Amino acid sequence: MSHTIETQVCIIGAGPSGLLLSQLLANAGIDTVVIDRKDRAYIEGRIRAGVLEQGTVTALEEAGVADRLHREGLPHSGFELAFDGDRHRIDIEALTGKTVTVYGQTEVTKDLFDKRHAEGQVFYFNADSVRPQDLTADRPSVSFTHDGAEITVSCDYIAGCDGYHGVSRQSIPADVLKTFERVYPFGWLGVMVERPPVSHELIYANHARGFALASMRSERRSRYYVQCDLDDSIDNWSDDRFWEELALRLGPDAAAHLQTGPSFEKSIAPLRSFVAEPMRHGNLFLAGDAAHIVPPTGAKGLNLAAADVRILSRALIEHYTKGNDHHIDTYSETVLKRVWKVERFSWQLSTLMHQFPENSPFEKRMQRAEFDYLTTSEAAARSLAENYVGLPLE
Ligand code: RFL
Ligand code: PHB
Repeated sequence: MSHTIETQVCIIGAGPSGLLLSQLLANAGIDTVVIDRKDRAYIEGRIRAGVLEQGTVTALEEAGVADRLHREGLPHSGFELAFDGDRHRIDIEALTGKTVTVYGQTEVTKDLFDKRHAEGQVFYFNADSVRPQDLTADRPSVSFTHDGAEITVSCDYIAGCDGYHGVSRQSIPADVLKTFERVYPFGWLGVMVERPPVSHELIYANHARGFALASMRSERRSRYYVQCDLDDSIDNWSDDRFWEELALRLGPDAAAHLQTGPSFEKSIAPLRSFVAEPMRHGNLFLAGDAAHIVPPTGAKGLNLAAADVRILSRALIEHYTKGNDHHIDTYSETVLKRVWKVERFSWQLSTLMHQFPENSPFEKRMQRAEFDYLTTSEAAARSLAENYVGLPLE
């Protein structure tokens, strides 16, 4: 059995990028079909980001999915850096006039799914062999198998929102696509626990034993990370070992307030910086992790994805409502300028806060000097804060 469906924009990927794009376009009366190789429960269960920039909150407000975020999200006006136990607060609100909001990616995804379902969005979950085709034709298409049927979605545009391992980027011809990559020689071991956070703000710590991060999802639920070896396994990390290591790295002041308990999620993620150029080929646009990855230090991945989607949705809305293709034609150039600045920030903060096996005593002194500079120069602190709260869109 096979059949063809017509739509305006076919979105590959129902992660935060694809869902937000579908919602912003729906609000402007533009029809989309969303395809994912997984199902809703799996997508919602992926524990990832936790910190939203003000621009991301604005995008969710524009999409009409910010009610629960405003009720349950925690506004943060600062965060801490710690170096070998010395703690220093960066007052992002005093330095920039802006705050960030702690609200989990799982919750953002749930709110978007609820609204898309309530509005009758067409989804194809558990899609196999997803293939974007005829990218440079007037009517490109996406074919896939679903429940034994072969389905083709014929559309004006394809939005590749299918993450780092998706097919969209791979469907751009090799002689067109350029990629840039840095793989870091360590990973993050993350733990979730139903206990109040060690501090009411995030703490990013560089310790001789490695990086640690104290984060949270709510006043009752904490999220912690420690730098680990790339080939490490969660089997090597009992909860007891994790709490002991975290306490050491956060330093005695913070450790005195650490509330430990049984973890209910434990996973290891590698750290990578990656950018693909261009982010448009013919009538295919890439957005979010499909086009770029940042290391999680600085909490930029989801925020960068939301910024891409805001710019892409505006470009498509201009096309459909005003017949103006200027923003479509400049999409790749516009977003990449911002992407590279955010890549720079995430790379720099990662470089400052981790123990690199190859670092000589000179580089270690450089890290310490940079920390001392950040903690004594308002100009340096403001630059950090300006990036942390999110750079302007354009
Ligand atoms: P996603 O979330 O990967 O979603 C892509 C979707 O595409 C589907 N897919 C396909 N569908 C059809 N056909 C195919 N061939 C497909 N291949 C894949 C997948 O099933 C999936 O549903 O990408 P998206 O939407 O661009 O969103 C990006 C964010 O998820 C990501 O940037 C953030 O999670 C990164 N990140 C953080 N970002 C922040 O802004 N703040 C943070 O605090 C933060 N913390 C983190 C993070 C990422 C982490 N990990 C594990 C990578 C912490 C961690 C530990
Ligand atoms: C998180 O809470 O998962 C988190 C917070 C800040 C980061 C990265 C991850 O920089």
